[in-house]
Amino acid sequence: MRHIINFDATSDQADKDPAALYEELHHSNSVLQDKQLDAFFFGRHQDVRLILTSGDFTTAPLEDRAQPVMGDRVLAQMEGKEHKSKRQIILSKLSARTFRERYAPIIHALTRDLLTPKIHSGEIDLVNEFGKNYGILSTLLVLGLPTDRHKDISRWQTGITSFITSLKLSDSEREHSIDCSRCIIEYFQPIIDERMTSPDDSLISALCTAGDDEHMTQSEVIALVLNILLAATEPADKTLAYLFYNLLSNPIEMDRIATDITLLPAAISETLRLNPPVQLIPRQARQDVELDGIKIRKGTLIYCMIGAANRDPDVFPMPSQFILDRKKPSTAGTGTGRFPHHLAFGTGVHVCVGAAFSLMQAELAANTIIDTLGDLRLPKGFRMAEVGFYTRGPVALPLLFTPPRRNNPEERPGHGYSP
Ligand code: 2IO
Repeated sequence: MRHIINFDATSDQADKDPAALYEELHHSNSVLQDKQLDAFFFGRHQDVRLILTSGDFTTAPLEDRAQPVMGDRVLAQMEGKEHKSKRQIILSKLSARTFRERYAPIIHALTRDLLTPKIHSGEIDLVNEFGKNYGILSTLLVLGLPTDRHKDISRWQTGITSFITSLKLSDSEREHSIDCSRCIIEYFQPIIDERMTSPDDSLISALCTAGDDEHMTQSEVIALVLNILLAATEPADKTLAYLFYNLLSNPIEMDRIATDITLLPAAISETLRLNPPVQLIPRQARQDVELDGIKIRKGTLIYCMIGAANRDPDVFPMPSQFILDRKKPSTAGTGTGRFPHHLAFGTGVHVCVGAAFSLMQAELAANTIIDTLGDLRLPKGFRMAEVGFYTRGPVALPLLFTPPRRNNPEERPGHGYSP
C-alpha cells in the first residue's frame, strides 16, 4: 500500500537532511504531498522513470519557474520538430568528440591556471576557490563568450538560478532575481547581435543561423544561451566537490583511482547517483491520471525526487554507500531488461543534452587535480555542510595536499583569468 505523507517543501526540514527523508519514503513506501503548492513528490525509481518518459506529464511548470528570468522558452519547454532540431544543434556542439577535439586543451589550461596560485599553499577550497570559477569559465569558453566579466556573470547567474530552484521566494529575492536577469540579458544582447550578423562556428552562431523555418528571434537565442550557461555552471562545483568528498572518505577507492585513472568515470557516475546536484525535476499532469494507485488531477505539479530515486534500495542495494564497482542488475527496478541507470541527468526526451559534455568537464578537472595536487586529503574530523533541496551541494570542501618542493619548470604562465 502506498501512503501519502503531508509535506511542507518550503520548511527547513527538507533542506537539512534529504537523505533521511528519502530513506523514510522508501521504507514506508510513501509519496509526499504539499497541499500549499498543489504538488506531489515521487521518489521511487520506477515512478520517476515513468513520469519522465510518459506523455501524461509536461514541462509546463517551467513557464512560471524559468521563463520570467530566462526571457523566453528553454529547451525543455519545446516539443516535437522544434525541440528535435534545437536539441540536435546543441548536442552537436556539446558532444564528447567536440569536447575532446576542441575544448579539452583550453579547459585543461584553465584548470591549471586556477590551481597554480594555490599550489604552494597546501590547501584549496574545492568549491569556492576552484569549482565555482571552473564552472563559469569553462562554460563561457565553450560558448565562445568573453571571460572578462565572469564575476558579474557568475553573480547574475546565481540570482537567476535561485529563482528557478526556490520553492518559496520573498518579494525582495524575487526582485533581485529579476534584476540579475535584466542585467545578464542586457549584457548578452550586443554579443548575440554580433553573432547573428557575422556568424562563426560557435554554438551561439549555430543557434542563430539555423535554417529558415527554424529562424530564432534574439530573445529565443538568449534564453537558450542562458539555459546552457545555467545548466552547465550550477552543477559543476557540486559534482566535483561530492566526487572528491566520496573518494577521500573512501581511501581504498581513492588509491585505486590514483593507480588506475581509467576508473575515474565510474567514480563520477557513482557520485552522480549518490549525490545528484539537481535533486528535483518538475512536471505537470496533462490530464487526470492515476499513478501507482494515487489519483492526480489535471494541472497538478509533480516533482520527481532524483536524489530519492537514485537511492531506491530496490534498484541500488546499499543505496547510501559509495560503491565504485556497483554492478548494474540486468532487470531490477525497470522490468524492461535494461539496467537501471541513475537519474541524475533525468530520462526521456528531455534527458540532459549536456550529459556527455558535463561528464568530460568533471573528468578533466578531477584528472588534473589528482595529477597536480599530491597526497590529497580532507582536514581531520571534517564534517561536510550541504545546502539546497532543489539543487544541492557542499558549501565548501577544503582539500589538503603536499605542495611540490620547488617550482615546476614546466609550470605555464597564467592565461589572464583572475579568480
Ligand atoms: C535551466 C536546475 C540548473 C536544465 C532549467 C530551467 C531547465 C533544465 C534542470 C537543469 C539544471 C538547472 N532543468 N537543466 O533541472 O536545463
